[in-house]
Amino acid sequence: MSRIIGGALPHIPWEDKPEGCKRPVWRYWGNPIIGREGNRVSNSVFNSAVVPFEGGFAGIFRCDSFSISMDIFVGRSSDGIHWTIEDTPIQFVREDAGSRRQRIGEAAAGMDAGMEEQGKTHGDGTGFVREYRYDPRVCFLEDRYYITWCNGYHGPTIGVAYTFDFKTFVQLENAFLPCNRNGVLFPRKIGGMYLMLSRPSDNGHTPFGDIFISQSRDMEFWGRHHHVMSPVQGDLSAWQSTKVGPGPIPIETDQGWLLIYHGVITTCNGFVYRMGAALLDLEQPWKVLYRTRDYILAPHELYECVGDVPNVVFPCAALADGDTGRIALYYGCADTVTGLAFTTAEELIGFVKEHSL
Ligand code: BMA
Repeated sequence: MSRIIGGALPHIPWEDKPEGCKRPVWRYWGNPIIGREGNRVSNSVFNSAVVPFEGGFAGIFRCDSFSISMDIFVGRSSDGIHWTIEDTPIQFVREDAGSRRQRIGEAAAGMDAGMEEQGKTHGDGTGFVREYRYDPRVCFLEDRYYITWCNGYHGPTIGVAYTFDFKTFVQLENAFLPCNRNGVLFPRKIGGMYLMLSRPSDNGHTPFGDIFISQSRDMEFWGRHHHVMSPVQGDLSAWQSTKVGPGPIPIETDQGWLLIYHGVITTCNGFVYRMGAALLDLEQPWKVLYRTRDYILAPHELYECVGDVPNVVFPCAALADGDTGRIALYYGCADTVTGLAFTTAEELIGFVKEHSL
């Protein structure tokens, strides 16, 4: 029996596995849960992240506009299925010296005296000016919700911010040099360090991609960049032969960190995005214990195959109930709408082990 290590979430959106379903993940009957018109300014709403918040749910949504510019917006929901998304994008504020000292501790703050001055004089040359923002993740960590997203700064890199209330968002320095995408935090420190997965990339439609993990003491300086996993060469698991990238915040289980990820193949019609799952070592999560040879979800439904970018399922968030082991998975469909799917820790971990590479 596999067990999720984490709190109960009795109001997690849920549907039992349909009779006769042979796959480890099944879709919500009412998909897509968010259509193109998620707010007044959206051409499309997809690749978005949700968390439990104040008895209901809050989320950060990628809404591309009618001019196809990409930005991120706050949304709220009482049931995790019906969402109200704001019409104006998140406006970030900079962290002040007092909040920074509080966050990382007086002693640590003393070590990088002078940073504040530097920050001020860099002005518009910093990564705080909005170029574009997309593919957010949200991670509850210690006492606040951290947001990471793909942030335009001379190419894509990983933006980082935090909020306590989904009203005020405090932006920190970008985590990495460009080009990088899919910054995914772990929900607790490991060995005294914050950990983040990412997928270094290029400035275009990257035809490669490995998952790496980086460590930080203060959410600002990231290092110890260890390799986690590569695409699979040859014919063994062709759906993940071009690139792989981390999806939702890893779910802690007694069998390891359960990581749902995207895997991509290059076909004569371009990229096709599917989903896989892996178990990472609890203490040294750059060690992959198991990883699926078979995909767990693929673009088969019309709304996953037809849209602004066809044939994409792209997972960015998962809710998990520590009591029942239920998992609700949020994913972008064809870069156009948002889907919801279900599994359980028992089912998915069983599948990962049984169909491992
Ligand atoms: C990736 C990102 C995602 C997108 C995917 C498929 O590189 O841009 O936002 O869903 O391509 O187009």
